[in-house]
Amino acid sequence: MSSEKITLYEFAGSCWANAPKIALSETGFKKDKDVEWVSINLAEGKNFEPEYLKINPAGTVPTLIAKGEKYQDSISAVSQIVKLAPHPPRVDAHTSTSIIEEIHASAHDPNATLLFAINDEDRKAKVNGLPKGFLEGRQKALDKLAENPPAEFKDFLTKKKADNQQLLNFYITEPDEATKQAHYSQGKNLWKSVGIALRGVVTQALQKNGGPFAGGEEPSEIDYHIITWLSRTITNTGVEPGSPASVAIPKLQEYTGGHNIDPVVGKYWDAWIARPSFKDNGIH
Ligand SMILES: N[C@@H](CCC(=O)N[C@@H](CS)C(=O)NCC(=O)O)C(=O)O
Repeated sequence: MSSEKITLYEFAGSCWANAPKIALSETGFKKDKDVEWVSINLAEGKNFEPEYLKINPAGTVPTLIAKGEKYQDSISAVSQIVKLAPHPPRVDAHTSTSIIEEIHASAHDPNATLLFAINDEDRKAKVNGLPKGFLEGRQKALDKLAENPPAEFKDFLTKKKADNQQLLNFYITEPDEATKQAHYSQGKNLWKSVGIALRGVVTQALQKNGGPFAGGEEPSEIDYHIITWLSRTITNTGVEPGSPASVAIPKLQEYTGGHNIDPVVGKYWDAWIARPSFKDNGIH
């Protein structure tokens, strides 16, 4: 690495910020010497403050700054990390960009499976767990920021405020049955899409080179995205983060319609949870 540090805007609880974190660890960056870490507290809506929106107009983490250039999403951030890496992965992932994009599809985004309930029991768990508190923290920030917003961010903040309030209302009021069923149907569709991705592109990618990783024996760029998605998806089923495949995969199978999941997925999971990059970054 050159003497100039790269800057990573991230948050410990963010799913997609885990992709560049894993990439940095896997490719030989030194956490303190090479990287300036900036935490943006999503649970307090710090990502909606104008100072951060100037850095990333979508108000999302991660953002990477390297050699004066900004990379405002995890796909471009990871790709840049790999380019600058002291020890880049031996397998080149440029042929896998469509799989990486598929992993990131909003139809099965882990942030959505985290926040959308699938039935009354799940709704109750989300009221008593992280989702309600997270939505409340964001709402407090959005209410304040939308009072007197800079003109350039007015529309963005007004929409975020309304969308977040609608979701929060689902958890802090007693919605009527039709509202509940419409919400649960969205939640179920998300998990259906998780199942399709898992049994489709993910399984195919892991079968291709004999495993355990997509490129074979060592993780490569595509894996930094697959494991980021898989780990938060597994956590969203309610298992303890870092649980072995024997615990995690049956739960994943249950949430995704009950059909078998190819053993390559369990092997992949067990290979990842043993890696320092997974443990040191507290991936979940
Ligand atoms: N496509 C983006 C998605 C990033 C994203 O959704 N980040 C979440 C955290 S994992 C976030 O910052 N959410 C804030 C919000 O939507 O308010 C990427 O890959 O970086």
